[in-house]
Amino acid sequence: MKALEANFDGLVGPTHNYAGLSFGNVASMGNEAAPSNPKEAAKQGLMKMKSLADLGMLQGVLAPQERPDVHTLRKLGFTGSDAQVLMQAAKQAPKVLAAVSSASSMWTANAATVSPSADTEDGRVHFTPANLVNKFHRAIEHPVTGNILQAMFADEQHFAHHPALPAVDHFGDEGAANHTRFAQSYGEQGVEFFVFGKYAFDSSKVAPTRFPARHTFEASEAVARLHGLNPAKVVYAQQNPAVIDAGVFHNDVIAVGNLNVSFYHQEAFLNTAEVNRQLSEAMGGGDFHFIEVPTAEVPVLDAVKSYLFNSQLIALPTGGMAIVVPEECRKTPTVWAYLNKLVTLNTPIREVKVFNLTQSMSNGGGPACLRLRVVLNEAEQQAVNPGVWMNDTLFNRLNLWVDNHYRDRLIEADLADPQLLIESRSALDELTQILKLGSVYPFQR
Ligand code: SUG
Repeated sequence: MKALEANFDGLVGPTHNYAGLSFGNVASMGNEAAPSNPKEAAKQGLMKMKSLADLGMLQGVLAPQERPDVHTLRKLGFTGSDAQVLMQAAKQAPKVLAAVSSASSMWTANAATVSPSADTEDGRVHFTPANLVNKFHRAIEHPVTGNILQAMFADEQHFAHHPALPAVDHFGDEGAANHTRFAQSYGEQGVEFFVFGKYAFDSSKVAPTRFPARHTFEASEAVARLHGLNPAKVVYAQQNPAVIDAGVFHNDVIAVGNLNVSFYHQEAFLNTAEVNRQLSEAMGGGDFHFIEVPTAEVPVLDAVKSYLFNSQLIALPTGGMAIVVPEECRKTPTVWAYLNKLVTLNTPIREVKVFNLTQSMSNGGGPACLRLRVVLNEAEQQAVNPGVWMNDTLFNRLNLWVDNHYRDRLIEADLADPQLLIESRSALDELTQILKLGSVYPFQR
């Protein structure tokens, strides 16, 4: 049965803004208080989805969350009508209001970890939403993320859904941003590669000192257990603490893999030679390409600035792979020179595709952050909620929907505007009908 990789991109929500919420993410920290353009952000994302669908890739849409999240504000003691809750929060705790208003669920690489059915003991596709505990604005995503994933992948015969791991730092889980699956072909059993920032229960191990390590080894192990993976087909690697301290808050900012290609920076991991040995052993033979980018050619800071590794490696239906990168790669001389060389090397990567994603990039979210990969065989593809697949009709419908509901400028002061909440809810209500999701949001239940 022909299995393929589908990409489910996060649709940018109507409250997209720059609030400087992510300590350790240099773009988020640097753009705090800049005005945002939610309409442009959503359209940039839709354009990437449409372009990948046009290439013949399986492309889906993952709905955004209800924001501002008034329900969380109520849990924090704000009372009265929705408008009063927003007003009090803006006055007493503006940073909390900003956090519950973030459109951060757009970065669906952090939505969940997904294991394809060929890798799991019960032969189903397994999903575990990421608890994202390290950042308050992200830690409130997982319950609704779980609702949306269940509405998209509802068939219990094919899909298994787990709740997020316990929401404490010991089990900090950032989902697929720290997870890659290698295989010779999508349909066969693969090797799942879990990358983490620190050990939670062993203080003798090295850890970053400047910026937080969001994801623990213990979280990765728990997800591998929950998904019923074969331990011989799982490899763990620790991120180099020095790169976390340089702004690599997720491994997908410094490495990306697909099928039999591992594309990574020389400084990405601790003990790289041993990590690669374990990957080769778990793969059990066959062609495997380790493409290590040397610091001498691309310094870590250029990788972080350009998001070279936050790229998508996609297997084109016509053969070979393309690397999907943000415009910032073209603007970074070392990176652009490297990419031009890369496509001439003897690897499956044959072409570079460049996208303008500046609205998301300014919050530290590149092409790979915006997508959740789900490998699906034919029966599983048939079982996906058909409303979420990108095609010409859905593309046009969603662009119109964005035109009708989104603002083209947002600053922090706007987050207290009760009208923004009304706009956001009416947009999402219509969206759940367009994507045929049913009631997934608290305001609909
Ligand atoms: O979690 N930025 C996100 C970016 C996530 C990128 N995802 C991956 N690398 N997979 C984060 O740091 C910034 C929000 C703000 O500052 O307004 C933010 O949440």
